[in-house]
Amino acid sequence: MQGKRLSVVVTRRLPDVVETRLSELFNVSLRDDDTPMTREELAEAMRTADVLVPTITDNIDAALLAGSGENMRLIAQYGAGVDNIDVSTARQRGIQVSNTPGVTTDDTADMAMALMLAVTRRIPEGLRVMQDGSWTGWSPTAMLGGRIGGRRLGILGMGRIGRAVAQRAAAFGMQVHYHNRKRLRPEQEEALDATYWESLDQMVSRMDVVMVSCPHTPSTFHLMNARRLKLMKPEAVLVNVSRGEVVDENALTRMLRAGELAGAGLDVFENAHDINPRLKELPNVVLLPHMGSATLEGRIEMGEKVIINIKTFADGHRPPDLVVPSML
Ligand code: 8YV
Repeated sequence: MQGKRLSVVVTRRLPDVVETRLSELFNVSLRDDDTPMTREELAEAMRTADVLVPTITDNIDAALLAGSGENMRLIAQYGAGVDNIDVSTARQRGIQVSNTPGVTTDDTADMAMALMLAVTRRIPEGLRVMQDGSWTGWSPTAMLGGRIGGRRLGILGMGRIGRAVAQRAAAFGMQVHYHNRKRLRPEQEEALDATYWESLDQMVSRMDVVMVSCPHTPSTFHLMNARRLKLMKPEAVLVNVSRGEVVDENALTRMLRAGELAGAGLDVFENAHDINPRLKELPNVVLLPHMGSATLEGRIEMGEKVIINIKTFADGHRPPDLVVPSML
């Protein structure tokens, strides 16, 4: 492998500095327009390249992997989540998978707080009133929201993002609770002043805000299903910055419409191209187009991670951000 200039196919447009650096280091094929590759284009890339750099919008499933050429040895995902890639099948075919953990943490945690405040303080409603000219002046009873200080925040998934949200929420005066597959070490819990709940059911039924930050895996699909959503207090708010599949979106929409939940802040959806239209009509819901990690700084750092992963692999070593199925 050493000495050979690897052929690398990048499936989406990336920031200029990242594309330039990739081109300096590798024999790179870049995307001309900002659209996802078709399945045929992806299949062709898998057949011919040494390395594929996909994003969340590329579904690298078993069928696509089955058609990969013998040169294809690394899928260097531009993103932290890898639920768009069949990692087990890739490994069975001798293809390594790497990702970009860590560099999206703070930006995504910032967005979780922004969503929490946008819903509880009714920021989009206020913006609409200003933009449509219907504001008639200040009134002591207008646009009243709820204070997040003193409220109980239940974090579902206490990985990097969950912990970063915990720190921010504590600074806002919230009481931090969490549920995770694995309990944090006592010193971590103490540093975050976070209360662990072994039972997710019990946690969600007592929280004012439930914030979803766990990855999407077969075991987290619809973790917030209709039954669990119904355990939430009617005055509670749900925020999701991880993956739409973790929440039953139709059940959530029904409850919001029926007033059985106070509001929701969603950056992710079960199907980005087919969001429940009723969700878009609700005033107590803030929807964002998967912007959690969308900062220029973050996108450049993601690119740097991709480059380090490819370069390390090219030098014959294990990529630092190798994804192993047991992590999922
Ligand atoms: C990224 C994300 O923008 O990193 C992730 O897992 O969810 C996003 O914030 C996206 O995945 C890029 O592929």
